[in-house]
Amino acid sequence: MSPSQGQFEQLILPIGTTLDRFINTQQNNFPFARGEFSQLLRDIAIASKIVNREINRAGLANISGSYGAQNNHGEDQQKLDMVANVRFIRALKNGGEVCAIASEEDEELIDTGNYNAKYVVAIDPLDGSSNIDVNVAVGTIFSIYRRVSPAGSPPGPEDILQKGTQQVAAGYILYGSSTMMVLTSGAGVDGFTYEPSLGEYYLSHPNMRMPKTGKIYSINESSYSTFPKPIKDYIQYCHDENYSARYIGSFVADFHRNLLKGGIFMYPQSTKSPQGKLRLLYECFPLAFLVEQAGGMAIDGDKRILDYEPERLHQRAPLIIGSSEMVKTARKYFLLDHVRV
Ligand code: P6P
Repeated sequence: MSPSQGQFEQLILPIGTTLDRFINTQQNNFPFARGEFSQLLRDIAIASKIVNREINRAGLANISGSYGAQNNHGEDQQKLDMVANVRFIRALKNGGEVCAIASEEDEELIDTGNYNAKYVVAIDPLDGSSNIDVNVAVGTIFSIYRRVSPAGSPPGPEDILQKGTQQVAAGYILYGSSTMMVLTSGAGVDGFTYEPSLGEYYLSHPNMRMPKTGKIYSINESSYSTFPKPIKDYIQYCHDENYSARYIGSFVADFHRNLLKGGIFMYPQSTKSPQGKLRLLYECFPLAFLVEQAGGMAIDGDKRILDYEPERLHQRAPLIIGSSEMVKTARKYFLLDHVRV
C-alpha cells in the first residue's frame, strides 16, 4: 500500500537552514563587513567540528586525561584543552579575519599576523574539560570585537580590553548529547544543531528566549561557608521556594539548561575567590551578551556585567546570570546588604 500524502510529506521534510545560509542572511546586519564576519563565524564552526570529532573519540585516541602542565591560572591542563586551543587558534589564524586572540590557555595576547583583519576574538577553547574523562558535556565559549587599533598595524591590548557592550557577536558550542552552537550577533539568539553525518550545523532553535523565571538554581554549595551574606540569604530563599539544585560543573552546560528551562547560575565572590572564578573576557562577557539578547540578566551582585571595563586579559568577575526575575530577586539581597548599617 503506497504511503498517504501525509506520510510522504514526513519523508521529505526539509532538514532546515544551514549555519552558512543563516550567517549570510545575518550579513545584512553588518553592512560594513564585506563577508569577513561571515568567514570568521565559518572558521569558528570548522574548528568546532574538528574538536567535536576529537571529543567523541577521546577515550579511543589517548587524548583524554591530564596534559601534565598547568595553565596561567594554576589549573591542570587536560590534553583536550591543548588540542582544542591549537585547533581554534589555527582556524582563526589561517582564516585571516582575526588580528589578535585572547585564549584562556595562553598568558599573552596572540598576534595572528593578520594586520589588515578587522576583528579580535576572546575564547575559552574547552570549558569544563575536567569533565571529559567522565563523559560529561563540555563547551567552547567565544566573543568577537572589532579592533580599535588602525588596520595594517600590529594589534594591541586595547583591541581586546573593551567593554562587554562593545562585543559584535558571542556564542558557545556545547558538546553534549548533541552538539549545538548558540550564537548572537546582537539581533537575538539562535541555536544550531550539528548533524555529523552531513558535517553541517542546522538551525534548530530560532530566536531563543530565556524564561523570565524558573525553579532551578545552580551554584557549588560546597563553598557555602565562604560566600557573602547576600548569596547565603538567596540560597536560603531557593530552599524555601523548593527550587531544584542542578550543578554540572561545566558552565556552558549549566547555562544552556537554564536558557531552555529557566534558572539562575551563580559563581560569586567568596573568601576563597575574592573575584569569583570565571574569567571576564571569554566566559562572563560572551554569556552575558547572549543572556541579555535572550531576555535574561547578568550581574556581579549589583552591577551589570556588560558594563565592566576590563583591565587585564585573564581578569575574573563574580557572576550571577539567568532568568531576569530570578536575578532581580538575588540582587535584592545585595542591595539589602548594602543598606544594612
Ligand atoms: P567549581 C570549569 O572549570 C569552570 O570554569 C566552569 O565551567 C564551571 O562552571 C566551574 O569552573 C566549576 O568550578 O569550583 O565549582 O569546580
